[in-house]
Amino acid sequence: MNDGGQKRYGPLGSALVIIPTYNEAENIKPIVARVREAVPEAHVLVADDNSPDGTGKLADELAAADDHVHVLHRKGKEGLGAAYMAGFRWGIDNGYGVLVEMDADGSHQPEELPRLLTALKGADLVLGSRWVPGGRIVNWPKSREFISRGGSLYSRMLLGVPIRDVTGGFRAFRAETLEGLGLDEVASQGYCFQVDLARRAVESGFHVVEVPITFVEREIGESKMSNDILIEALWRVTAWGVGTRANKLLGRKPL
Ligand SMILES: Nc1nc2c(ncn2[C@@H]2O[C@H](COP(=O)(O)OP(=O)(O)O)[C@@H](O)[C@H]2O)c(=O)[nH]1
Ligand SMILES: [Mg+2]
Repeated sequence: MNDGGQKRYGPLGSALVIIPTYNEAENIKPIVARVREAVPEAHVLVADDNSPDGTGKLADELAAADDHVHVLHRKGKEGLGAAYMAGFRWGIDNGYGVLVEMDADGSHQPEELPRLLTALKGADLVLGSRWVPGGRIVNWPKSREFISRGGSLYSRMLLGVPIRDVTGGFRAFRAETLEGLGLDEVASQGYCFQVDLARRAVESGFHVVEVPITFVEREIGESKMSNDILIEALWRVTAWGVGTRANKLLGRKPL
């Protein structure tokens, strides 16, 4: 698909910014307002896992007042990956041409969305990247930086994907890219879902572009990152790496 930059890209369809939420009551209204201001034509889908703190209800209030805001209520906490998968399906079924991933906690700045969308005019997938020149992190604990950089390095080396920020979650996909990734086979629940989509995009021959972003640590609410999520990521990436190598040796198609 990526024939050395010669590919002609069709116009971008309308964009849907998907925001997965679990207990983001204090963040949801300000972040949706920032998205609406930064990219007024785009629609927003809040994918809430029945947050005990009432985030879903606040999102409903936003949706009632604004026809560009939608809410997907899910029955319980099933992980970031599952929430995004449901959001992608909803977006594709409703005819959006661009599906954007963005956190609710302000780590991903809506004001950078226009740059991601502009880059998508000449790409199949755009990754907001902390680890390319120009990318920055603000207020992130050293321990999180170490895990994130280490996770990207490990994934890059083991999976052979030429991407600096493999684990990030500020991304813009063309709908055709998502449809070409074999979404039904994506099993990852937690944050390794991001690694899975990135490697699938590279292995499917899509043109993936990294755009520098400034990642700002959340000021309000708590991170849902846990040891279980890290362990899932570690074993899955390792298993993919071993699988990819075995397939290459046996001359089979990857994935
Ligand atoms: N729907 C849903 N959203 C989640 C889940 N886990 C995390 N999130 C959301 O995913 C985004 C990133 O999570 P966060 O806790 O900030 O992770 P961190 O930035 O890696 O510390 C936030 O908007 C969370 O509310 C989940 O299980 N379900
Ligand atoms: Mg966060």
